[in-house]
Amino acid sequence: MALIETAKVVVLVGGVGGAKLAHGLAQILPPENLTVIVNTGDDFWHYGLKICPDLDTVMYTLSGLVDKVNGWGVGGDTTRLLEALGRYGETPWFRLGDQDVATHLLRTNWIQAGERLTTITGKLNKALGVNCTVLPMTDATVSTMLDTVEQGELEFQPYFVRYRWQPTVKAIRYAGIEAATVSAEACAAILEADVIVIGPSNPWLSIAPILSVPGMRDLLVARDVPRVAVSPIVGGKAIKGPAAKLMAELGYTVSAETVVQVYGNAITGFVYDETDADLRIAGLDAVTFNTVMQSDADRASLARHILEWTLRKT
Ligand code: FO1
Repeated sequence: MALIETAKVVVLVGGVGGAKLAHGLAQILPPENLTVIVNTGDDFWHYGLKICPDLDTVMYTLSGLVDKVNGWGVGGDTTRLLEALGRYGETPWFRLGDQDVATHLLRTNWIQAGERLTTITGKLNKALGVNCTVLPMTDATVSTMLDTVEQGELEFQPYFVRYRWQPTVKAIRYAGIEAATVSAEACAAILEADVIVIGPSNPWLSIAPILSVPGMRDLLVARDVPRVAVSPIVGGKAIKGPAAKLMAELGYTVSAETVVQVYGNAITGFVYDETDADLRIAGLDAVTFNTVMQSDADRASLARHILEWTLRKT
């Protein structure tokens, strides 16, 4: 069996659940062996700031700065800026913490100076002491757009935050994806990986944008290494967020099995929760573990179980 400590791992993630697994992997791997590729379909411009929520959730989680209750933003952050906006009659629907704004200001400055999002993400993470590699899924701008029954087409953050993911989704597209490319850094990490993990993130809102970057799925599928997804559905419910609701709205059965179906040939293995042990997952290697990460130790334990199971045959 290959040693966990020497395995090079790439993990694809979106928001809070994926960031927790990335943190588990970061606890057990040397930093040079871990690359986290992050969804940027949630990114948007707000009050002139370029905001990349999933990149920031990963960065704050890995650096230990994250707000542990919400799973995003900076712990203990204040909202004086939002209060000041309120004096002008604004009713901001997106909670921008005062410390968090520093990240958006710097990123926006650097984007406007023509720097790549990959370079900027590297600088921000390094400054906060994150030593593994965190990469955006692409340097291009991609926007996840949701066509809804009640509100028409919405950008991701208005759908998710402003309307609290309540509108009924008819269809999803990733605007700008045709012009996106896999960066040299993401390509190199995937080509060197001994294991590829897909985090317990939303298959349509977090992982599909990454897999839809032209060339990304082919690059992954061409790698003859274990490619393992972790189910974000436990006991027929999403651990957090709209995964189960979306699954039903898009016409699928709400089950961990649907996740396997949706990822198709992108994965060779599947990890689902032990409470779903009665489900029979056919057509690929599958295993159950406790996938609900309540503590830092749970994250490290799930990461270790996944890698031990994945590397057992290599
Ligand atoms: N999520 C919310 O539910 N409400 C918010 O006001 C909010 C603000 C916010 C600010 C910065 C940031 O990095 C994330 C923020 N999130 C907020 C989370 C974010 O909308 C979601 O985590 C993702 O985009 C879904 O993965």
